[in-house]
Amino acid sequence: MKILILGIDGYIGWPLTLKQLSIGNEVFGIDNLSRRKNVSEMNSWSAIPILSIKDRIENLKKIYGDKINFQEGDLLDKNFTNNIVKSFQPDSIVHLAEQPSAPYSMIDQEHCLYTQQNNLIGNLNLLYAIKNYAPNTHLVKLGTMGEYGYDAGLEISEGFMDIEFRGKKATIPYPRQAGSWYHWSKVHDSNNIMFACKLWGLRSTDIMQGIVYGTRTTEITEEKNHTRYDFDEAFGTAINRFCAQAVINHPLTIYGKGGQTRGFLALNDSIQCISLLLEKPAEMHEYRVVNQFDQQYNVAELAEKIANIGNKKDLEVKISHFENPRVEKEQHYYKADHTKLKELGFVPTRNIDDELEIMIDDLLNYKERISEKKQSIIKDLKWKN
Ligand code: USQ
Repeated sequence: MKILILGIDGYIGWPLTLKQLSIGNEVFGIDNLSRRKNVSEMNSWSAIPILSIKDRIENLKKIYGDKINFQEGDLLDKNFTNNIVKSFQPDSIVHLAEQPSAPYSMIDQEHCLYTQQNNLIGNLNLLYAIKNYAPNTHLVKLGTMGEYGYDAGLEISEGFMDIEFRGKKATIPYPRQAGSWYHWSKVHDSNNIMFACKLWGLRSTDIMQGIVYGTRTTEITEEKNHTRYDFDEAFGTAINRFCAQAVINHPLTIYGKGGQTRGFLALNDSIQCISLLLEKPAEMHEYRVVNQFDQQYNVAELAEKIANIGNKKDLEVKISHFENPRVEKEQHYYKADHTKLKELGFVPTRNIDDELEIMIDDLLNYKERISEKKQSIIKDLKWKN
């Protein structure tokens, strides 16, 4: 299979590339390197050092030759996007090339506009490029469980729901009630992809992914293959932040009560799920939605797990409740379906406690790097600004 990976330099794009090459597929990677820039804007860096994109690709070329190629570029440039899709003629495209941080999108008007413009326009350029130059390609797009929101007080289905309203029955998209400008950008992308499938007969899988954690995948065994690992307030996610905090004796930063419940997935299993979706594509004209996570936890439960594991390693981990910079419910009902990937063959490979231990061990090797940028852990990015 020929796979175009948009966002190859990111937390998921890089290990996905390693996996796809290892199973014999050809990969063309694209990235505008904005993640590296945006994390340095937060005065931070990846806790685990990563190679430059040039060195990453050169190393892969030594093993895989012409089966790996890379071009730096931006999906907002429609000529660039058209040319890549037209010349590479991918069987599948994995679109991970978006601004992924909710807190970053909430900093101010400029960061909101950047996020929505980057995500929406890039995605629309891609849809037009597919329609015009590779209409049979399967688009696998990374959305988020956060598109559904956490306020509904109802069970969440997988993309669509059956309703009966004033005597008539219909299947409609599950209501989206996102909680940040970033999460809304993913909702708008979903609507645009659904419409493009209906209008032009394209085929796409829209992944409602939960929060991904971890440092390792089957292919990440050596330092040169490590993927990035963020811990700053904007780009670090809850579990990854807590593990980084634990290794430098920074109190774990639970926001508010800590009853915020989310779906979680180990990095190795995120890569497994995306690979499965590539092997078993959506049909032409189909807009397929999957909920991609393994287990659900609330933030306080996670902090406790991490503190227990850290304390076994004599780290003296403390848990703190910080004033919540976000506008969100801190206690809420949460139950979301996640059966479609299991029906396609997904079998979770990682247990969260084992994985947390591996993460802490990996991070202990880079304790000084985390300490050096510890000011980025709390930057007071208030969502109401
Ligand atoms: N939280 C804390 N302390 C922290 C960081 C976060 O208590 O130090 C809380 C937040 O208030 C929130 C929850 O943990 O209630 C999750 O926050 P997060 O930063 O881990 O995740 P989120 O902002 O939802 O975004 C992340 C990724 C995003 C992805 C999303 C999946 O950055 O790209 O779409 O997870 S999901 O959450 O399922 O929507």
